[in-house]
Amino acid sequence: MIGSSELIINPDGTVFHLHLKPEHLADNIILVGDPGRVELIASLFSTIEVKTANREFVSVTGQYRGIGFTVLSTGIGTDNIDIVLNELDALANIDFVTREVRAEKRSLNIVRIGTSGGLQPYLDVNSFVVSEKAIGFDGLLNFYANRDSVSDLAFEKQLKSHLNWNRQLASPYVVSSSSKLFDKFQTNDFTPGVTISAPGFYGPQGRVLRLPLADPQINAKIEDFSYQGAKITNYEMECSAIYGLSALLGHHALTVCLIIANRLSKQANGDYHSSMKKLIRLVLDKLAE
Ligand code: R1P
Repeated sequence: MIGSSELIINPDGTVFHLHLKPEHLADNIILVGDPGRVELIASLFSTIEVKTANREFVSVTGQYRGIGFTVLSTGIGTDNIDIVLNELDALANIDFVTREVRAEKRSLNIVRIGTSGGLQPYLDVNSFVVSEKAIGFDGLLNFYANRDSVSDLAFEKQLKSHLNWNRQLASPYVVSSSSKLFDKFQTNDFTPGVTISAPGFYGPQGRVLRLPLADPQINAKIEDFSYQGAKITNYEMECSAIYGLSALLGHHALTVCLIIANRLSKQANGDYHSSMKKLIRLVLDKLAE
């Protein structure tokens, strides 16, 4: 039995942060960083069943083309993803009355629709990247047992050597998308890539405003790196933890991102909402196929 301090259930039967009940959860989960993006996605649903909101965690469960979806905002960062993935899994796989893990496991499809900065010259602003792998600069997965069993250790070793990784930083981990979901997105609309999830927006992604970087060459080294022919394509702040925790918990995960800035050409699109709408429609249509 899981103690009440470990899995906190609110008096109304909802899980601590997400404020969702087990019966609220669809099998297809769309994660977005920005709470405002939840309503944009839900506006395309034919029916709405449940709406919840607590802190940055806003959700709507409804139907798109006859398929059930829960769209949920995570806020920014892998620390929030730790909360979101563990609570989604608890809703799916823990009995909230007995507090026991269910014998039969439910596997969710978890797709993040995000925004991101491009790290290769060929990635145009307004293009869409689907992340085959994610590199966690955030260190989250290192807190969990069996992290090696879902990680590409040879990739990690080569990356750390190429970047002369500073031992005082969390060791990067390399984790994969669900091949079932990734294969669905192998169309001309999407560029396949490898995504770094950073534990910050400025220094951890090589941005300098007033504070100099520990390694001013890090983005040049990242652009230059390749592993078995794959280049690192983009920076965002959630994908690594989604892939790592989903793999450990038995869920299928994928991230697709709209490139809103290219860090090499220093181009940015501050008004990306029409491209985001196009991406949302493409993703929902693919998942409802
Ligand atoms: C930073 O501005 C935020 O934008 C990106 C990053 O991952 C981070 O969450 O994604 P979202 O647009 O999904 O929030």
